[in-house]
Amino acid sequence: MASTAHFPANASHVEPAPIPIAIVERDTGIAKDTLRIWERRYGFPNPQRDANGERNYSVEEVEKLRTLKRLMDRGMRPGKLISLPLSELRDMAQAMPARTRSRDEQAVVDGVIGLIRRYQASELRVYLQKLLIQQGLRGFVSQTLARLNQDIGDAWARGAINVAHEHIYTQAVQNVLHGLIATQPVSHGRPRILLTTVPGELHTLGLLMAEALWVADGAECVSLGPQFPVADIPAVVAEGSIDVVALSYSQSFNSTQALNSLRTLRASLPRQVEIWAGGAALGGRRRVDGVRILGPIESTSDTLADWIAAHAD
Ligand code: B12
Repeated sequence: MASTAHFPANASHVEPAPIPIAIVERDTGIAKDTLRIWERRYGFPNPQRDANGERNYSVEEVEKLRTLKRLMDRGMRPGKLISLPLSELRDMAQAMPARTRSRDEQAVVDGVIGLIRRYQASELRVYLQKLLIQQGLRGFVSQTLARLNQDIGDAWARGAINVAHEHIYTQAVQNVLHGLIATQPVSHGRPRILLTTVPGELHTLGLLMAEALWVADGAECVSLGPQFPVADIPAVVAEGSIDVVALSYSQSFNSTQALNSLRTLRASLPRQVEIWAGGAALGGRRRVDGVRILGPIESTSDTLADWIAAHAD
């Protein structure tokens, strides 16, 4: 699978493979349509065409697009930036004030990034476990982890950490939250919530954070792990007496595809089965009939309380 991981300057000169538009959209978060409009309007990016006339982008163009996206995420307008050289954009991104973090919050981020850069996986797990005990489940999940996910993502985007470091972070968070979930008594409660992501979405931390909060609130959670075919969900719902299907779509997932997968699922499930979906790809004003699009992770408890109130005998 093509990826646009960072291209080290000293690598012996192997011409990097040109990158198709779908991968550029996924890795940069800039929609295909926007890429085509910029090409027409600003002459950048200026992709080559392959034998089938498909656009192919260079690693340098993707690097510039990723840096442009970071500056746009901070409110800067593309028209003012797009003609500037990558080096100048990088300097602007470097000079950008880090996300506002208090001294303690920044100390946690620096601590975590220090441990993953030194591949100290077990120390990281112990460090996160200590924060969980100090802050309690709700504070740890909705404040610390929600913030850390963003900071780890930013550190990867600016090349301060690599994909292996992201995996070490992910495994440590999974170990801590799975450890917590494992200590919870079997609730036999309702609703019975099925958790998964659709094919193409590998990001599961958002779902695991929701699961940890729902299990602590007494719901019965059935997690299938990532990338479960949408067409196979109805059978699991029927056989598993599932009341709610919960899905997550991260910033790397195409929003239109996310909405389409939710519409397909909605049409294939009985009305009384609810669908709850969250994640940055669904941020903002998006709506799908018969689907509850949930905001930040804090919304999990209210959503659960609503269901319980609505299904009280
Ligand atoms: C860990 C991580 C990975 C891990 C994932 C491991 C795992 N098992 O989860 C690995 C290393 C595999 C990975 C891979 C990739 N990643 Co990644 N990843 C991340 C990171 C750091 C955290 C991911 C995460 O789970 N976040 C939690 C999500 C779900 O948070 P959220 O969307 O903001 O949702 C919040 C709320 O909406 C709510 N929520 C979310 N879901 C749900 C669901 C319910 C039901 C509810 C109630 C609430 C809720 O809780 C969240 C926390 O507040 C993010 C950074 C980020 N900001 O998210 C980058 C990030 C998402 N990844 C990114 C990219 C580009 C990739 C790759 C394409 C890189 C590559 N070239 O290989 C691949 C794609 C893999 C794929 N096909 O999905 C980019 C996306 C950029 C963009 N397109 O805009 C990000 C944003 C990093 C960055 N800053 O650039 N990644």
